[in-house]
Amino acid sequence: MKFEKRAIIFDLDGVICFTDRYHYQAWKMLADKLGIYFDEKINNRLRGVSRMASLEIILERSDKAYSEEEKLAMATEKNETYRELLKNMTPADLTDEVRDTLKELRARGYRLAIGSSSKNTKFILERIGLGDFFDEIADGTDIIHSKPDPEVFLCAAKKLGENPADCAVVEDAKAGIQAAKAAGMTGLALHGDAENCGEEDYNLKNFADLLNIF
Ligand code: B16
Ligand code: MG
Repeated sequence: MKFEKRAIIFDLDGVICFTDRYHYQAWKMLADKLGIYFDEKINNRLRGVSRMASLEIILERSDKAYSEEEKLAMATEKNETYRELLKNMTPADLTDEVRDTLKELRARGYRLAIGSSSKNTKFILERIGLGDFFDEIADGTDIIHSKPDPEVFLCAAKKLGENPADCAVVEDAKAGIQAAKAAGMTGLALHGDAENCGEEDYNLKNFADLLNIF
């Protein structure tokens, strides 16, 4: 199977790198402080979900009602812990497979962008040595609506100056595949709940499989 595209937009967390355990540790510290039960299973529900929506999921287990101001303070506290933990990331957290595949796609002439819900995207890319690599970055600082809304991918296409139909998206979250499809793009699933979710155009066997379809 071959796809005729001009640009490829990558989700960050779960596709280019893995920050799950840092998100987990930071949310766990907050939940423990608030006396709210939180485990890895609940953490799995936070993939691809925005920071405030993630907090709402955690607060489902609380019988206390919090004001918007208190919620904002909680999200800020979690993010400060999370950013401290992200300092543990280095270029060694980028696999050779991902690095080499990205370089080869660029050599083949594809425009490459990031489409992530994270407001920490640029910081994470710097930590793993990809600070200057991508042609464009659309992230949580550019958008109002999170995936499955197509906003972040449409924003990436606009920054690239490409038509949505000429873009493919690589995603590990079902909500991300839905966002790609709603944007009029091709949705390529890689692991996570994106895989075989029923809305993907293709299931990637692994990251390097991109070199077989482009
Ligand atoms: P932040 P992605 C998403 O990134 C993560 O998967 C999700 O777990 C996180 O809550 C969200 O970013 C917001 O992150 O708190 O850093 O703004 O998968 O869209 O690259
Ligand atoms: Mg993801």
